[in-house]
Amino acid sequence: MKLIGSLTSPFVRKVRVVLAEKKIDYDFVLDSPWEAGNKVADFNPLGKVPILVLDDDTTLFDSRVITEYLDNIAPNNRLIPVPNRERAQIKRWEALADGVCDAAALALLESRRPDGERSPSWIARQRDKVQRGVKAMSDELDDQAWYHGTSPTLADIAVGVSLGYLVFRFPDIDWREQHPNLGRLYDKLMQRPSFAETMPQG
Ligand SMILES: N[C@@H](CCC(=O)N[C@@H](CS)C(=O)NCC(=O)O)C(=O)O
Repeated sequence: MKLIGSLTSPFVRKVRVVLAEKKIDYDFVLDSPWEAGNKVADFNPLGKVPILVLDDDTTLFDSRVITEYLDNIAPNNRLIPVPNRERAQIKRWEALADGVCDAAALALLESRRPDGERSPSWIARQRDKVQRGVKAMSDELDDQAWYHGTSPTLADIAVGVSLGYLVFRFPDIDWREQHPNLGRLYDKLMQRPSFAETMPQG
């Protein structure tokens, strides 16, 4: 299978971490919807990455569809528990972490618009979502080592990736100082090759 995406996208990184944790082989095809001449919309009408192209050329998006698909094709190292209630809780944490990335990306894009077109109130609105989302991630982790059970699940991966995106794009947001438990989670995740080798760059 083939993963299409960029080195900067947190959603692509989340999928790469899952592929590494599940030890699934794939080809990584670099493309970005922000690059002139990109081919992203040929695979996803929404023009967004990540996209997973299966061996029969079926395309899968978005990242939450892909992570669930990947967890189900390989039985090793389950990242989403099977019982419905637990599964929903893990996917809720994934949605929360993805939502932090969505809001952060919107704030970043808005901040890059030319003077006169930029909306400070829109940026503030998105940054509030980031702050509230990070606080919820911290409150819900509390003093546990992982969000669920005794080993990392998709919840920890998604939260770790969202924090990594803040490290990359918003160094002024001091989530580590405000939420030491998230700092501990992040440091533990960064000891894993799946995380350390996929830090966003560009
Ligand atoms: N909900 C989607 C979000 C994907 C997304 O927003 N990707 C960004 C890159 S970080 C993108 O491709 N943006 C291009 C655009 O919005 O035109 C997912 O989880 O895959």
